[in-house]
Amino acid sequence: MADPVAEAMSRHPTPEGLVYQYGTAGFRTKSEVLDSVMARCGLIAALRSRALKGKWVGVMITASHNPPEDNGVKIVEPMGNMLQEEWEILATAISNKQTPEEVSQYYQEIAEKYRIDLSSPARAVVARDTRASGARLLAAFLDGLTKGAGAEVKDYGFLTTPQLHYMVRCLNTEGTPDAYGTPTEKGYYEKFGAAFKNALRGKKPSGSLTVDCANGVGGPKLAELIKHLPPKEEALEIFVVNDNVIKPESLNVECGADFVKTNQRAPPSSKAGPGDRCCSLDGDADRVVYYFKDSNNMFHLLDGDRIATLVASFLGDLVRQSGLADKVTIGVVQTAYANGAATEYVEKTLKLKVDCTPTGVKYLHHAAEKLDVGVYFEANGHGTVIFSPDTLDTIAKYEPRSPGQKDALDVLRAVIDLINQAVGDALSDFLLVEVVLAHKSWGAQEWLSTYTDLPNRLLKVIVADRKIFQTTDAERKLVKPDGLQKSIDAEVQKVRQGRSFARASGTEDAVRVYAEAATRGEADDLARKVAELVK
Ligand code: 16G
Ligand code: ZN
Repeated sequence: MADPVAEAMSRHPTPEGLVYQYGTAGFRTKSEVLDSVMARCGLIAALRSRALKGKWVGVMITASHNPPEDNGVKIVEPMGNMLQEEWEILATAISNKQTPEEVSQYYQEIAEKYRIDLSSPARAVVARDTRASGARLLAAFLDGLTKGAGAEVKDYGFLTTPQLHYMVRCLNTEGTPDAYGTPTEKGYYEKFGAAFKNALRGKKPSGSLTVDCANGVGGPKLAELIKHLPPKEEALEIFVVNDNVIKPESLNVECGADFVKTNQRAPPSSKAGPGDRCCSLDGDADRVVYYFKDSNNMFHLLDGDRIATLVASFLGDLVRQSGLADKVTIGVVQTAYANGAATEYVEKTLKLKVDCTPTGVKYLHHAAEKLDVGVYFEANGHGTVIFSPDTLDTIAKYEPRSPGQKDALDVLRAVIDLINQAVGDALSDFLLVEVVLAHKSWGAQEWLSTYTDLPNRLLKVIVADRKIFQTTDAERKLVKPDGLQKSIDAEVQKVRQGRSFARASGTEDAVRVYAEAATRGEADDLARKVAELVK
Protein backbone atom coordinates (compact mmCIF):
# COMPACT_ATOMS: atom_id res chain seq x y z
CA MET A 1 0.00 0.00 0.00
CA ALA A 2 1.32 3.46 -0.86
CA ASP A 3 2.54 5.53 2.07
CA PRO A 4 1.95 9.19 1.18
CA VAL A 5 4.16 10.42 4.03
CA ALA A 6 7.17 8.35 2.95
CA GLU A 7 6.51 9.26 -0.68
CA ALA A 8 6.45 12.98 0.05
CA MET A 9 9.59 12.69 2.19
CA SER A 10 11.45 10.82 -0.54
CA ARG A 11 11.15 13.96 -2.68
CA HIS A 12 13.07 15.95 -0.01
CA PRO A 13 16.00 13.81 1.13
CA THR A 14 17.95 14.65 4.29
CA PRO A 15 21.43 16.03 3.62
CA GLU A 16 24.10 13.84 5.15
CA GLY A 17 25.94 14.71 8.35
CA LEU A 18 23.74 17.62 9.45
CA VAL A 19 21.97 17.92 12.79
CA TYR A 20 18.95 20.23 12.95
CA GLN A 21 17.50 21.90 15.99
CA TYR A 22 14.27 23.79 16.58
CA GLY A 23 15.83 26.68 18.52
CA THR A 24 14.63 29.96 20.06
CA ALA A 25 13.37 31.12 16.68
CA GLY A 26 12.49 27.80 15.06
CA PHE A 27 14.79 26.16 12.51
CA ARG A 28 17.22 28.64 11.03
CA THR A 29 20.25 27.98 8.84
CA LYS A 30 21.58 28.21 5.26
CA SER A 31 18.56 27.97 2.96
CA GLU A 32 20.05 25.28 0.71
CA VAL A 33 19.93 22.66 3.48
CA LEU A 34 16.37 23.35 4.63
CA ASP A 35 14.19 21.46 2.12
CA SER A 36 13.89 18.27 4.16
CA VAL A 37 13.17 20.26 7.32
CA MET A 38 10.39 22.17 5.53
CA ALA A 39 8.68 18.99 4.35
CA ARG A 40 8.79 17.58 7.88
CA CYS A 41 7.45 20.82 9.33
CA GLY A 42 4.49 20.20 7.04
CA LEU A 43 3.91 16.92 8.87
CA ILE A 44 4.38 18.48 12.31
CA ALA A 45 2.02 21.37 11.51
CA ALA A 46 -0.65 18.88 10.43
CA LEU A 47 -0.16 16.74 13.55
CA ARG A 48 -0.27 19.79 15.81
CA SER A 49 -3.49 21.00 14.20
CA ARG A 50 -5.07 17.55 14.54
CA ALA A 51 -3.95 17.35 18.18
CA LEU A 52 -5.83 20.65 18.68
CA LYS A 53 -9.01 19.35 17.06
CA GLY A 54 -8.38 20.91 13.66
CA LYS A 55 -7.57 24.44 14.83
CA TRP A 56 -5.46 26.53 12.43
CA VAL A 57 -1.75 26.51 13.19
CA GLY A 58 0.62 29.00 11.56
CA VAL A 59 3.88 28.50 9.72
CA MET A 60 6.21 31.39 8.96
CA ILE A 61 9.10 30.99 6.55
CA THR A 62 11.71 33.58 7.51
CA ALA A 63 15.18 34.02 8.93
CA SER A 64 14.40 37.44 10.42
CA HIS A 65 17.58 39.55 10.69
CA ASN A 66 19.92 36.83 9.35
CA PRO A 67 21.80 37.35 6.06
CA PRO A 68 19.92 36.91 2.74
CA GLU A 69 21.27 33.40 2.05
CA ASP A 70 19.76 32.02 5.27
CA ASN A 71 16.18 31.01 5.83
CA GLY A 72 14.13 29.37 8.52
CA VAL A 73 10.73 28.25 9.66
CA LYS A 74 8.70 28.54 12.82
CA ILE A 75 5.38 27.10 13.84
CA VAL A 76 2.72 29.19 15.58
CA GLU A 77 0.04 28.01 18.01
CA PRO A 78 -3.66 28.83 17.40
CA MET A 79 -3.74 32.01 19.51
CA GLY A 80 -0.56 33.30 17.90
CA ASN A 81 1.88 32.05 20.55
CA MET A 82 5.14 30.25 19.85
CA LEU A 83 5.02 26.46 19.45
CA GLN A 84 4.80 24.49 22.72
CA GLU A 85 8.16 23.25 23.91
CA GLU A 86 7.11 19.61 23.85
CA TRP A 87 6.38 19.98 20.14
CA GLU A 88 9.67 21.76 19.47
CA ILE A 89 11.32 18.52 20.59
CA LEU A 90 9.16 16.47 18.20
CA ALA A 91 9.98 18.87 15.35
CA THR A 92 13.70 18.48 16.09
CA ALA A 93 13.46 14.72 16.27
CA ILE A 94 11.52 14.27 13.03
CA SER A 95 13.92 16.60 11.20
CA ASN A 96 16.86 14.40 12.17
CA LYS A 97 15.32 11.13 10.95
CA GLN A 98 17.29 9.87 7.96
CA THR A 99 15.12 7.80 5.60
CA PRO A 100 11.55 8.50 4.38
CA GLU A 101 10.42 5.31 6.12
CA GLU A 102 11.90 6.42 9.44
CA VAL A 103 10.11 9.76 9.12
CA SER A 104 6.84 8.04 8.32
CA GLN A 105 7.22 5.68 11.26
CA TYR A 106 7.94 8.57 13.62
CA TYR A 107 4.86 10.39 12.26
CA GLN A 108 2.77 7.36 13.23
CA GLU A 109 4.41 7.20 16.65
CA ILE A 110 3.53 10.82 17.40
CA ALA A 111 -0.05 10.15 16.32
CA GLU A 112 -0.26 7.19 18.67
CA LYS A 113 1.36 8.99 21.59
CA TYR A 114 -1.07 11.94 21.37
CA ARG A 115 -4.05 9.82 20.27
CA ILE A 116 -4.33 11.75 17.05
CA ASP A 117 -6.84 10.58 14.46
CA LEU A 118 -4.86 10.89 11.23
CA SER A 119 -8.00 11.08 9.13
CA SER A 120 -9.41 14.06 11.06
CA PRO A 121 -9.16 17.57 9.56
CA ALA A 122 -5.88 19.49 9.84
CA ARG A 123 -5.41 23.15 8.90
CA ALA A 124 -2.38 25.37 8.51
CA VAL A 125 -1.76 28.94 7.37
CA VAL A 126 1.56 29.78 5.83
CA ALA A 127 3.37 32.94 4.80
CA ARG A 128 6.94 33.93 3.99
CA ASP A 129 9.27 36.90 3.94
CA THR A 130 10.94 38.17 0.77
CA ARG A 131 14.00 35.88 0.68
CA ALA A 132 14.84 34.39 -2.73
CA SER A 133 14.73 30.84 -1.32
CA GLY A 134 11.21 31.32 0.10
CA ALA A 135 9.26 29.98 -2.90
CA ARG A 136 11.29 26.76 -3.07
CA LEU A 137 11.02 26.14 0.66
CA LEU A 138 7.30 26.86 0.60
CA ALA A 139 6.85 24.18 -2.06
CA ALA A 140 8.69 21.63 0.11
CA PHE A 141 6.55 22.56 3.12
CA LEU A 142 3.31 22.28 1.11
CA ASP A 143 4.37 18.89 -0.21
CA GLY A 144 4.75 17.55 3.35
CA LEU A 145 1.62 19.28 4.63
CA THR A 146 -0.87 18.52 1.87
CA LYS A 147 0.40 15.49 -0.08
CA GLY A 148 2.14 13.89 2.90
CA ALA A 149 -0.26 14.64 5.76
CA GLY A 150 -3.43 15.49 3.81
CA ALA A 151 -3.97 18.85 5.51
CA GLU A 152 -5.82 21.91 4.28
CA VAL A 153 -3.78 25.08 3.72
CA LYS A 154 -4.25 28.83 3.39
CA ASP A 155 -1.22 30.41 1.74
CA TYR A 156 -1.04 34.17 2.40
CA GLY A 157 2.03 34.71 0.18
CA PHE A 158 4.24 37.42 1.61
CA LEU A 159 3.50 38.65 5.14
CA THR A 160 5.46 40.02 8.08
CA THR A 161 5.84 37.51 10.90
CA PRO A 162 3.38 39.39 13.16
CA GLN A 163 0.83 39.54 10.33
CA LEU A 164 1.00 35.75 10.11
CA HIS A 165 0.46 35.47 13.89
CA TYR A 166 -2.48 37.86 13.52
CA MET A 167 -4.07 35.70 10.77
CA VAL A 168 -3.77 32.57 12.89
CA ARG A 169 -5.44 34.22 15.87
CA CYS A 170 -8.19 35.75 13.72
CA LEU A 171 -8.99 32.45 11.99
CA ASN A 172 -9.27 30.59 15.29
CA THR A 173 -11.42 33.20 17.02
CA GLU A 174 -13.71 34.06 14.07
CA GLY A 175 -17.34 34.09 15.16
CA THR A 176 -16.51 33.76 18.88
CA PRO A 177 -16.75 36.46 21.58
CA ASP A 178 -12.93 36.71 21.42
CA ALA A 179 -12.89 37.45 17.66
CA TYR A 180 -9.61 39.23 17.04
CA GLY A 181 -10.20 40.69 13.59
CA THR A 182 -10.78 39.89 9.95
CA PRO A 183 -8.24 37.31 8.75
CA THR A 184 -7.15 39.26 5.68
CA GLU A 185 -4.35 41.71 5.00
CA LYS A 186 -6.93 44.43 4.53
CA GLY A 187 -8.48 43.45 7.87
CA TYR A 188 -5.09 43.89 9.53
CA TYR A 189 -4.50 47.36 8.05
CA GLU A 190 -8.02 48.51 8.85
CA LYS A 191 -7.85 47.33 12.43
CA PHE A 192 -4.51 48.91 13.25
CA GLY A 193 -5.13 52.01 11.13
CA ALA A 194 -8.41 52.74 12.90
CA ALA A 195 -6.91 52.07 16.33
CA PHE A 196 -4.05 54.49 15.59
CA LYS A 197 -6.51 57.23 14.68
CA ASN A 198 -8.67 56.58 17.74
CA ALA A 199 -5.69 56.45 20.08
CA LEU A 200 -4.31 59.76 18.82
CA ARG A 201 -7.65 61.48 19.46
CA GLY A 202 -6.65 64.48 17.39
CA LYS A 203 -3.15 64.81 18.85
CA LYS A 204 -0.38 65.11 16.27
CA PRO A 205 3.10 63.64 16.78
CA SER A 206 5.79 66.30 16.41
CA GLY A 207 7.85 66.18 13.21
CA SER A 208 8.05 63.12 11.02
CA LEU A 209 9.18 59.51 11.36
CA THR A 210 11.63 57.78 9.02
CA VAL A 211 11.18 54.00 8.96
CA ASP A 212 14.05 51.78 7.78
CA CYS A 213 12.51 48.51 6.59
CA ALA A 214 15.77 46.48 6.31
CA ASN A 215 14.90 45.89 2.61
CA GLY A 216 12.52 43.25 3.87
CA VAL A 217 8.84 42.39 3.79
CA GLY A 218 8.07 45.25 6.21
CA GLY A 219 8.61 47.74 3.33
CA PRO A 220 5.69 46.86 1.06
CA LYS A 221 3.48 46.06 4.06
CA LEU A 222 4.15 49.43 5.67
CA ALA A 223 3.35 51.10 2.33
CA GLU A 224 -0.05 49.38 2.45
CA LEU A 225 -0.61 50.25 6.11
CA ILE A 226 0.09 53.93 5.45
CA LYS A 227 -2.90 53.99 3.05
CA HIS A 228 -5.10 53.14 6.05
CA LEU A 229 -3.65 55.75 8.42
CA PRO A 230 -5.07 59.26 8.79
CA PRO A 231 -3.57 61.74 6.26
CA LYS A 232 -0.16 63.14 7.23
CA GLU A 233 -1.54 66.66 7.64
CA GLU A 234 -3.71 65.37 10.50
CA ALA A 235 -1.44 62.78 12.04
CA LEU A 236 2.01 61.44 11.26
CA GLU A 237 4.24 61.96 8.26
CA ILE A 238 6.13 58.72 7.57
CA PHE A 239 9.13 58.37 5.26
CA VAL A 240 9.79 54.79 4.22
CA VAL A 241 13.44 53.94 3.45
CA ASN A 242 15.34 50.71 2.69
CA ASP A 243 12.27 49.14 1.15
CA ASN A 244 13.93 47.47 -1.83
CA VAL A 245 12.54 43.94 -1.98
CA ILE A 246 13.30 43.56 -5.68
CA LYS A 247 16.93 42.95 -4.71
CA PRO A 248 16.71 40.22 -2.05
CA GLU A 249 20.51 40.24 -1.63
CA SER A 250 20.18 43.65 0.06
CA LEU A 251 18.02 42.26 2.90
CA ASN A 252 19.40 43.31 6.32
CA VAL A 253 22.62 44.53 4.69
CA GLU A 254 23.91 47.73 6.35
CA CYS A 255 20.40 48.51 7.57
CA GLY A 256 17.62 47.23 9.80
CA ALA A 257 17.11 46.86 13.54
CA ASP A 258 19.89 44.34 14.10
CA PHE A 259 22.47 46.48 12.27
CA VAL A 260 21.49 49.57 14.26
CA LYS A 261 21.37 47.82 17.64
CA THR A 262 24.63 45.89 17.13
CA ASN A 263 26.65 48.74 15.63
CA GLN A 264 25.03 51.50 17.68
CA ARG A 265 24.79 53.69 14.61
CA ALA A 266 22.31 54.66 11.91
CA PRO A 267 22.36 52.79 8.58
CA PRO A 268 25.05 54.43 6.38
CA SER A 269 22.33 55.31 3.84
CA SER A 270 20.46 57.44 6.39
CA LYS A 271 19.90 61.06 5.42
CA ALA A 272 18.14 62.02 8.67
CA GLY A 273 19.11 65.37 10.14
CA PRO A 274 19.57 66.38 13.81
CA GLY A 275 16.44 65.70 15.85
CA ASP A 276 14.75 63.62 13.12
CA ARG A 277 13.03 60.63 14.64
CA CYS A 278 13.98 57.32 12.97
CA CYS A 279 13.24 53.69 13.57
CA SER A 280 14.47 50.44 12.06
CA LEU A 281 12.55 47.20 11.58
CA ASP A 282 14.21 43.83 11.09
CA GLY A 283 13.80 41.56 8.04
CA ASP A 284 10.41 40.15 9.09
CA ALA A 285 9.16 43.23 10.96
CA ASP A 286 8.79 41.77 14.45
CA ARG A 287 11.47 44.00 15.98
CA VAL A 288 11.86 47.75 16.12
CA VAL A 289 14.37 50.19 17.61
CA TYR A 290 14.31 54.01 17.52
CA TYR A 291 17.20 56.45 17.19
CA PHE A 292 18.11 60.03 16.36
CA LYS A 293 21.07 62.38 16.09
CA ASP A 294 21.20 65.28 18.52
CA SER A 295 22.20 68.86 17.65
CA ASN A 296 25.88 67.85 18.04
CA ASN A 297 25.38 65.01 15.55
CA MET A 298 25.68 62.46 18.36
CA PHE A 299 23.81 59.22 17.72
CA HIS A 300 21.31 58.05 20.37
CA LEU A 301 19.61 54.67 20.41
CA LEU A 302 16.16 54.18 21.92
CA ASP A 303 15.93 50.42 22.12
CA GLY A 304 13.40 47.90 23.44
CA ASP A 305 14.11 48.94 27.05
CA ARG A 306 13.18 52.51 26.14
CA ILE A 307 9.99 51.42 24.38
CA ALA A 308 9.03 49.36 27.44
CA THR A 309 9.60 52.22 29.87
CA LEU A 310 7.79 54.72 27.64
CA VAL A 311 4.78 52.48 27.13
CA ALA A 312 4.63 51.34 30.78
CA SER A 313 4.67 54.92 32.00
CA PHE A 314 1.91 55.90 29.56
CA LEU A 315 -0.30 52.93 30.44
CA GLY A 316 0.27 53.72 34.12
CA ASP A 317 -0.95 57.28 33.54
CA LEU A 318 -4.02 56.11 31.62
CA VAL A 319 -4.97 53.53 34.23
CA ARG A 320 -4.66 56.12 37.00
CA GLN A 321 -6.51 58.84 35.08
CA SER A 322 -9.38 56.48 34.23
CA GLY A 323 -9.80 55.62 37.90
CA LEU A 324 -8.73 52.00 37.42
CA ALA A 325 -5.55 52.08 39.52
CA ASP A 326 -6.90 49.81 42.25
CA LYS A 327 -8.27 47.28 39.73
CA VAL A 328 -5.48 46.92 37.21
CA THR A 329 -1.76 46.45 37.90
CA ILE A 330 0.96 46.82 35.31
CA GLY A 331 4.21 44.89 35.26
CA VAL A 332 7.28 44.94 33.04
CA VAL A 333 9.10 41.83 31.85
CA GLN A 334 12.73 42.11 30.77
CA THR A 335 15.72 39.87 30.12
CA ALA A 336 19.21 40.11 31.60
CA TYR A 337 20.15 42.33 28.64
CA ALA A 338 17.94 45.15 29.92
CA ASN A 339 20.08 48.08 30.94
CA GLY A 340 20.38 48.40 34.72
CA ALA A 341 19.23 52.01 34.47
CA ALA A 342 16.01 50.92 32.73
CA THR A 343 15.26 48.38 35.45
CA GLU A 344 15.90 50.97 38.14
CA TYR A 345 13.69 53.54 36.37
CA VAL A 346 10.76 51.10 36.18
CA GLU A 347 11.11 50.05 39.82
CA LYS A 348 11.97 53.36 41.48
CA THR A 349 10.40 56.05 39.27
CA LEU A 350 7.43 54.26 37.71
CA LYS A 351 7.07 52.10 40.84
CA LEU A 352 6.17 49.02 38.81
CA LYS A 353 7.22 45.43 39.29
CA VAL A 354 9.92 43.99 37.02
CA ASP A 355 10.26 40.29 36.15
CA CYS A 356 13.33 38.88 34.44
CA THR A 357 13.20 35.83 32.15
CA PRO A 358 15.66 34.00 29.88
CA THR A 359 16.22 35.38 26.38
CA GLY A 360 13.59 34.56 23.74
CA VAL A 361 10.12 35.90 23.08
CA LYS A 362 8.32 32.81 24.36
CA TYR A 363 9.73 33.22 27.87
CA LEU A 364 8.84 36.89 28.11
CA HIS A 365 5.40 36.33 26.64
CA HIS A 366 4.71 33.55 29.10
CA ALA A 367 5.73 35.70 32.09
CA ALA A 368 3.67 38.63 30.78
CA GLU A 369 0.59 36.41 30.48
CA LYS A 370 0.60 36.06 34.25
CA LEU A 371 0.10 39.82 34.76
CA ASP A 372 -3.00 42.03 34.39
CA VAL A 373 -1.07 44.17 31.93
CA GLY A 374 2.31 42.74 30.94
CA VAL A 375 4.68 45.06 29.10
CA TYR A 376 7.48 42.96 27.68
CA PHE A 377 10.35 43.97 25.46
CA GLU A 378 13.80 42.59 24.82
CA ALA A 379 16.48 45.26 24.51
CA ASN A 380 16.84 44.23 20.84
CA GLY A 381 13.31 45.48 20.09
CA HIS A 382 11.16 42.32 20.25
CA GLY A 383 8.08 42.92 22.35
CA THR A 384 4.49 43.92 22.94
CA VAL A 385 1.97 44.47 25.72
CA ILE A 386 -0.58 41.86 26.66
CA PHE A 387 -3.76 42.27 28.68
CA SER A 388 -5.28 39.40 30.63
CA PRO A 389 -8.87 38.41 29.77
CA ASP A 390 -10.08 39.64 33.19
CA THR A 391 -8.35 42.97 32.71
CA LEU A 392 -9.88 43.41 29.26
CA ASP A 393 -13.26 42.69 30.80
CA THR A 394 -12.71 45.19 33.63
CA ILE A 395 -11.64 47.90 31.18
CA ALA A 396 -14.53 47.17 28.80
CA LYS A 397 -17.17 47.32 31.55
CA TYR A 398 -15.81 50.20 33.59
CA GLU A 399 -18.09 53.25 33.88
CA PRO A 400 -16.08 56.50 34.02
CA ARG A 401 -17.05 58.96 36.78
CA SER A 402 -15.91 62.20 35.14
CA PRO A 403 -15.15 63.58 31.67
CA GLY A 404 -11.44 63.30 32.54
CA GLN A 405 -11.82 59.61 33.34
CA LYS A 406 -13.79 59.08 30.15
CA ASP A 407 -11.09 60.70 27.98
CA ALA A 408 -8.37 58.54 29.53
CA LEU A 409 -10.51 55.43 29.23
CA ASP A 410 -11.22 56.08 25.54
CA VAL A 411 -7.50 56.37 24.84
CA LEU A 412 -6.77 53.23 26.87
CA ARG A 413 -9.35 51.23 24.93
CA ALA A 414 -7.98 52.42 21.59
CA VAL A 415 -4.41 51.66 22.69
CA ILE A 416 -5.45 48.08 23.51
CA ASP A 417 -6.71 47.71 19.92
CA LEU A 418 -3.51 49.23 18.58
CA ILE A 419 -1.29 46.66 20.28
CA ASN A 420 -0.93 43.35 18.48
CA GLN A 421 -1.92 40.86 21.20
CA ALA A 422 -0.73 37.86 19.22
CA VAL A 423 2.96 38.75 19.17
CA GLY A 424 5.40 41.68 19.14
CA ASP A 425 4.82 43.61 15.92
CA ALA A 426 7.20 46.30 14.72
CA LEU A 427 4.47 48.15 12.77
CA SER A 428 2.00 48.16 15.65
CA ASP A 429 4.80 48.94 18.14
CA PHE A 430 6.02 52.03 16.32
CA LEU A 431 2.47 53.34 15.92
CA LEU A 432 2.08 52.88 19.70
CA VAL A 433 5.30 54.78 20.41
CA GLU A 434 4.10 57.62 18.17
CA VAL A 435 0.77 57.75 20.03
CA VAL A 436 2.57 57.98 23.38
CA LEU A 437 4.96 60.70 22.16
CA ALA A 438 2.02 62.66 20.71
CA HIS A 439 0.07 62.51 23.98
CA LYS A 440 3.12 63.49 26.01
CA SER A 441 4.09 66.19 23.43
CA TRP A 442 7.55 64.68 23.40
CA GLY A 443 10.20 64.31 20.73
CA ALA A 444 13.01 61.77 20.83
CA GLN A 445 15.17 64.03 23.02
CA GLU A 446 12.54 64.27 25.79
CA TRP A 447 12.05 60.53 25.60
CA LEU A 448 15.79 59.98 25.97
CA SER A 449 15.97 62.34 28.95
CA THR A 450 13.81 60.12 31.19
CA TYR A 451 16.93 58.28 32.45
CA THR A 452 20.56 57.74 31.46
CA ASP A 453 21.65 54.31 30.27
CA LEU A 454 24.66 52.71 31.94
CA PRO A 455 27.47 52.26 29.40
CA ASN A 456 27.47 48.63 28.26
CA ARG A 457 29.28 46.23 25.98
CA LEU A 458 28.20 43.01 24.30
CA LEU A 459 30.90 40.62 23.07
CA LYS A 460 30.71 37.36 21.15
CA VAL A 461 33.19 34.70 22.24
CA ILE A 462 33.89 31.63 20.11
CA VAL A 463 34.39 28.58 22.33
CA ALA A 464 35.07 24.90 21.71
CA ASP A 465 31.72 23.75 23.15
CA ARG A 466 29.07 26.26 24.10
CA LYS A 467 26.84 23.60 25.66
CA ILE A 468 29.04 23.46 28.77
CA PHE A 469 27.85 26.98 29.73
CA GLN A 470 24.79 26.38 31.88
CA THR A 471 22.91 29.19 33.55
CA THR A 472 20.35 29.82 36.26
CA ASP A 473 18.46 32.87 37.57
CA ALA A 474 17.16 33.92 34.13
CA GLU A 475 20.62 33.49 32.60
CA ARG A 476 22.20 35.93 35.03
CA LYS A 477 24.45 33.33 36.70
CA LEU A 478 26.50 30.40 35.44
CA VAL A 479 26.23 27.10 37.29
CA LYS A 480 28.71 25.38 34.93
CA PRO A 481 31.68 25.34 34.27
CA ASP A 482 32.51 25.08 37.96
CA GLY A 483 34.00 28.18 39.54
CA LEU A 484 33.56 30.46 36.52
CA GLN A 485 30.75 32.51 38.09
CA LYS A 486 32.95 33.20 41.11
CA SER A 487 35.69 34.60 38.88
CA ILE A 488 33.13 36.76 37.01
CA ASP A 489 31.77 38.07 40.33
CA ALA A 490 35.31 39.02 41.37
CA GLU A 491 35.75 41.11 38.19
CA VAL A 492 32.33 42.73 38.62
CA GLN A 493 33.34 43.83 42.14
CA LYS A 494 36.26 45.82 40.73
CA VAL A 495 34.11 48.34 38.81
CA ARG A 496 31.43 50.80 39.89
CA GLN A 497 27.78 49.81 39.22
CA GLY A 498 29.13 46.69 37.54
CA ARG A 499 27.02 43.83 36.20
CA SER A 500 28.05 41.10 33.81
CA PHE A 501 26.87 37.71 32.62
CA ALA A 502 27.76 35.09 30.03
CA ARG A 503 25.32 32.77 28.23
CA ALA A 504 25.42 30.39 25.30
CA SER A 505 23.69 31.85 22.27
CA GLY A 506 20.56 30.05 21.12
CA THR A 507 21.05 31.09 17.49
CA GLU A 508 24.82 31.04 16.89
CA ASP A 509 27.71 28.80 17.88
CA ALA A 510 29.11 31.25 20.43
CA VAL A 511 28.90 32.52 23.98
CA ARG A 512 27.67 36.09 24.52
CA VAL A 513 29.18 38.25 27.23
CA TYR A 514 27.35 41.32 28.48
CA ALA A 515 28.84 43.91 30.83
CA GLU A 516 27.73 47.28 32.11
CA ALA A 517 29.32 49.74 34.53
CA ALA A 518 29.37 53.41 35.58
CA THR A 519 31.70 54.50 32.76
CA ARG A 520 32.41 53.40 29.20
CA GLY A 521 35.99 52.48 30.15
CA GLU A 522 34.90 50.28 33.05
CA ALA A 523 32.17 48.57 31.00
CA ASP A 524 34.58 47.78 28.14
CA ASP A 525 37.20 46.57 30.58
CA LEU A 526 34.77 44.35 32.42
CA ALA A 527 33.45 42.82 29.19
CA ARG A 528 37.00 42.09 28.01
CA LYS A 529 37.99 40.47 31.30
CA VAL A 530 34.87 38.29 31.45
CA ALA A 531 35.39 37.27 27.80
CA GLU A 532 38.93 36.18 28.73
CA LEU A 533 37.54 34.07 31.57
CA VAL A 534 35.02 32.42 29.24
CA LYS A 535 37.58 31.52 26.53
C1 16G B 1 15.90 34.80 18.71
C2 16G B 1 14.71 35.23 19.54
C3 16G B 1 14.97 36.56 20.18
C4 16G B 1 16.24 36.53 20.98
C5 16G B 1 17.40 36.03 20.15
C6 16G B 1 18.59 35.77 21.02
C7 16G B 1 12.35 34.92 19.07
C8 16G B 1 11.24 35.14 18.09
N1 16G B 1 13.53 35.35 18.69
O1 16G B 1 16.09 35.66 17.64
O2 16G B 1 13.88 36.85 21.01
O3 16G B 1 16.56 37.80 21.47
O4 16G B 1 17.04 34.80 19.54
O5 16G B 1 19.63 35.26 20.26
O6 16G B 1 12.16 34.38 20.15
P1 16G B 1 20.88 34.60 20.94
O7 16G B 1 20.43 33.43 21.77
O8 16G B 1 21.77 34.25 19.79
O9 16G B 1 21.53 35.65 21.81
ZN1 ZN C 1 12.54 39.16 13.34
